[in-house]
Amino acid sequence: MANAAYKAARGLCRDFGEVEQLQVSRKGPADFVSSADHKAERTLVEELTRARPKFGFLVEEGGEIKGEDSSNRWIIDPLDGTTNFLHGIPHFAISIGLERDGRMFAGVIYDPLRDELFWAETGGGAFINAQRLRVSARARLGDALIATGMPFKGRASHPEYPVMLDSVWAATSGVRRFGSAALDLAYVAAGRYDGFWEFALSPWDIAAGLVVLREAGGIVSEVDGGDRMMESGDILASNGHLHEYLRELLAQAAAAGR
Ligand code: 2AM
Ligand code: CA
Repeated sequence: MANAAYKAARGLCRDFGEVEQLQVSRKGPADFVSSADHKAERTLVEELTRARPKFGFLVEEGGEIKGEDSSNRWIIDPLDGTTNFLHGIPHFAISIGLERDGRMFAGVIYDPLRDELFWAETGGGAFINAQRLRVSARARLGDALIATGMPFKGRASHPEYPVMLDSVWAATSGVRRFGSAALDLAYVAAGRYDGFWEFALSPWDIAAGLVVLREAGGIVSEVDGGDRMMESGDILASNGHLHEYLRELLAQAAAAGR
């Protein structure tokens, strides 16, 4: 998984270097970025197929590819943080999850510009490159730094979201919105953020992050506390200590915002 990520990252980095020049062209970089995205996806599918020929895939661009081995499936986002990439903002990642018998089993999230590889396998702990990862110990909301993603154009609206945001920034030491759900989860795992919530994500945005975060000692649920994150795409992640506080805070805000 790491090798596949490293290989796809070389192309992404080359293409990212070109984006700024493209911004001055009339057509704009959107087509270019979507071709960078497709190329990275092809590299990942090729490399992972070479390593495990029978596994299936669920990929952002290519959809579902059935494998001979029905218990193992790669869930891949070749470029998480596409909007950042498109705007020349250096914050994006490759995300590769391995689902085994319907449960997320392993995950790799690679930030090629910082050369940070977040990875974990169920039962084996979580790592950043060769170093062990651990969630933060912060247990007071007032000390917490919380990441989020805002509902974006074209998605079902979440009228309660602004009320949630309002109550979270008022209760914590700050809110960040960096635009890559995979890295948001990796950063909670690394103890950089103390929590993260977002609605309506896709399975490939969170597949790898779920494993990395759990193995780093964190907790993930749906925003309302349920456990069908991969189906709903609604996610609340935390260092564990703050989980109930955050869930409660968001639930109160949701009730007020409806
Ligand atoms: P993407 O970059 O692969 O699209 C940001 O809030 C998170 O939501 C990112 O992980 C981003 O993944 C995902 N997302 C999915 N569709 C999006 C869209 N239309 N606009 C912005 N972010 C989107
Ligand atoms: Ca994504």
